Amino acid sequence: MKNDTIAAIATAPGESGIGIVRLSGPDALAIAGRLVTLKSGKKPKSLSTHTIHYGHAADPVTSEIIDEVILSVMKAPGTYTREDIAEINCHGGMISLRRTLEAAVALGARLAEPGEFTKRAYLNGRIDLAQAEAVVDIIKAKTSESLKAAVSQLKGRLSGELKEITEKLKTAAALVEANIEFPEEGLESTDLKKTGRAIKGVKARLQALAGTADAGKILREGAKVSIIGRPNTGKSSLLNELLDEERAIVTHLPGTTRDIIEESINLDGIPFVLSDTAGIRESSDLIEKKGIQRTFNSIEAADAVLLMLDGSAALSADDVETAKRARGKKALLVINKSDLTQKLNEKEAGKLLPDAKIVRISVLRAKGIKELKKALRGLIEEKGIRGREELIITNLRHKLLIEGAVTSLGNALLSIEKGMSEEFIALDIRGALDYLGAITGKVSTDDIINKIFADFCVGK
Ligand SMILES: Nc1nc2c(ncn2[C@@H]2O[C@H](COP(=O)(O)OP(=O)(O)OP(=O)(O)O)[C@@H](O)[C@H]2O)c(=O)[nH]1
Ligand SMILES: [Mg+2]
Repeated sequence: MKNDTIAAIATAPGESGIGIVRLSGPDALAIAGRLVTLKSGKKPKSLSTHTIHYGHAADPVTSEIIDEVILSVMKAPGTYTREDIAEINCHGGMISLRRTLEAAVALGARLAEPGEFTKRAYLNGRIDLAQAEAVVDIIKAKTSESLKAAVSQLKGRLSGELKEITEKLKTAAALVEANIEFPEEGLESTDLKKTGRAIKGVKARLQALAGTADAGKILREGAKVSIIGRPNTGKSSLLNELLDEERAIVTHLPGTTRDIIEESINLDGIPFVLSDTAGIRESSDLIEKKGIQRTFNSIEAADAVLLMLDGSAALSADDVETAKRARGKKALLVINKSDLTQKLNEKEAGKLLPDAKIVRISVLRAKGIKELKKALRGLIEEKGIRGREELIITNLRHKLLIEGAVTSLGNALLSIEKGMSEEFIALDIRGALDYLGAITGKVSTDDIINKIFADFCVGK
């Protein structure tokens, strides 16, 4: 129901300084007024919007005081949901918050579903769907760069860009459709050429936008980096060093790591997900073999690999085998154990992955780690993450829809080229518009909307 009043605990569960019970809907202020007795003796409805007031929340049945609170009064339409909102700031204990919430429900509020406050902001037209999705991204942002991308989307950068593109396509569609309805006025072939050019321009813009999705995925989920190499090169030692904790078991025995160990780190605002893997070698041990298979899978899934070599030993067949697996991936050649007498021929090693930068380190002495981090960032930044001025697609749903629009526009261009009837051209342009409309929610189904908001936490 759209017109009821919803309530939820808006802060994270657990003990905290303050916890907030949030109410939104036509009865939000009335319910808050019955739940909270203000020191001023006033009722929330009579108070100015966006003001805060001191009082006590009490059980509506027994009148027993639940907590000392601060009540925020925000009146429609200038609110998060565009409805009246009351926020009751309790002390942040779970019992006080729960009892306040239960009291609100007893007074007629309904428990909010996950994301329902933001859903209302969308349904009431304050934000579009892409902006609502940005709210989840802001909540879930892992690093400062991820946050930046999400905030820019919430501010409507993506929506703005799509609006411009949509206008252009609508003009193109109208032109073509006019010709279907009034054929006697006939589209000159130059008009059709012009339409074709406009479509080409839009298609290129959309393709560029879809092309930023790799960077967007990294900001959202972290860059996946696999640390690979033959056994005993120091992969687990490196993982521990980067995490600054003894996460993985390190021993002098080759074949120590069997399972993938995955951990996240934040390098200068960019999230990374590091995988320490089982050393690659010929093995007859069943468990080790399974572990090595997992290493192969991890390489496949990685955005980049760190190929680790032992500088104190000559290149071995296992090194060569490992390098083969990493071909075609973005990679760094990490030569470890620089504290020992070096036996590795760097030139020979460089040939393993000719495009990869070589970094010499000693995990034992913590030498070269800074340079390694820098090189790692450089590897991922090549994907354009720091092109801050550029709009970045961070959402897979958006990427797929943009790609759908690109395909439709490709078909429209083909129809123009082949001199097909205008109906076909118009249909494809409309198809592209539908795809783009689904991003901002102009074209949407309840299913999609429910799925998007189910990803939220309760209270947002
Ligand atoms: N001298 C020296 N020894 C190191 C260095 N880094 C790691 N080691 C040692 O090399 C051995 C193997 O280290 P690990 O980190 O377990 O190697 P790994 O690549 O994870 O090995 P697997 O799990 O078997 O594939 C351990 O005895 C480490 O202490 C280094 O920079 N210098
Ligand atoms: Mg290991």
